[in-house]
Amino acid sequence: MSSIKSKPAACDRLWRNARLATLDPALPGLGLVENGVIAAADGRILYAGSEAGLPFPLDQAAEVVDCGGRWITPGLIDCHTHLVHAGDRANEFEMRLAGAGYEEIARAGGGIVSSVRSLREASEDALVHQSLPRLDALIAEGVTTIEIKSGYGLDLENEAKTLRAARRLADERDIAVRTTFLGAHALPPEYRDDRTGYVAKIVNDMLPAISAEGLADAVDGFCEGIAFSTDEMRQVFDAARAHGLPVKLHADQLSNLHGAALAAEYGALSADHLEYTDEAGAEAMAKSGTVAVILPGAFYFIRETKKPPIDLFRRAGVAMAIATDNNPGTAPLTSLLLTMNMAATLFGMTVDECIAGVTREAARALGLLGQVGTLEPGKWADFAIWDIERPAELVYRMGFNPLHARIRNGH
Ligand code: DI6
Ligand code: FE
Repeated sequence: MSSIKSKPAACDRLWRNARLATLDPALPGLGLVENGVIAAADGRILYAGSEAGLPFPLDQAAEVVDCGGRWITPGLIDCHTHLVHAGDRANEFEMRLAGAGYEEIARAGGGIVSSVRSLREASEDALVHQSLPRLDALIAEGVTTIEIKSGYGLDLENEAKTLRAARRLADERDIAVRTTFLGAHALPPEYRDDRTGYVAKIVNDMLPAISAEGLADAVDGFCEGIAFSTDEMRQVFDAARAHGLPVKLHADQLSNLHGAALAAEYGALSADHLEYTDEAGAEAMAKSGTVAVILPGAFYFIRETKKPPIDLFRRAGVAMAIATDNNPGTAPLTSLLLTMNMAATLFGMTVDECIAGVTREAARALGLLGQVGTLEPGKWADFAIWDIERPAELVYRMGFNPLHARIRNGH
């Protein structure tokens, strides 16, 4: 399949005889190219397009890979996960099967707080060790970039431990990791009766220390009746701004606190969940360029019935990404392919929207569109080669993985 040449090379490696879904925004739909070629040098894409348009002769590539007519997409991007966590909540799953509700379990001291107990007991090594199988499941489906949030530590030591473990995953595996500080995920038990004190601790102690150590690429919060109010989130966002960190928000998941509009007001990279977002929220997001991150796994797992207003987002021109939300409480999900199927089946998203949602739009949601998310010159040579006849198969199948090869930084 692959031949090595010895003469001076125009590029390190070239993949030919491929069908490309480039996701190039200048092209319609998925930016399809038949009889396509990708040339990579120094880990980046030198050329992606038709073989006829290749700017140098084929034999000037150091190595040529024949893709046998397979499809190539950009490497998949999971732009919203809580992948680094300890233990599981299968017990709560059983409680819910017996009729208990998510909010009810949370109010009874279960939910996020039980994951906090487990995470605080786990060492950084144990967190890395427990998270790797989940990461490997995503990697096996062609994921090349992942976002990982803290939020189960809820004090400086344990939030920092989570973020360090997340960063370490990028050394353990060939994947780009973006970290997000989610101190405003829940009230820790020791601040149960002191909301003001905890928010002040995030703003005055935790966020500055995490920023100083360079542990987070962004700041997130859970804006919800069972979590933090919009006023509390404003304080956290103001602190993030003061430290030069971009923000994002778990917004309007279980009720409409106008979190989407708040996120937009702060120029958030993304607002996530959005089941209860209204027209004003969608319009504000469109205006600020805030990406809607759709999380069908959580919707499915907690048997939510209110769907995110996909049509509203389309009409308003809001970009839509899709992510697993991998977490022990509401989305023990480690398949981005299945997530696409859910977005299509449950929310009526189109095949093109689903595939763009885990590539180009997911990159946009992480502020990484200049580096990954499409097959365009200058970006990292991160892509997935698939054994499929047409792109729709990536969304259509359930529990089947047609990945042929995963290329990261040209390897
Ligand atoms: N929304 C969610 O779906 C997860 N966090 C959040 O803010 C749930 C986290 C958990 O229950 O552990
Ligand atoms: Fe989440």
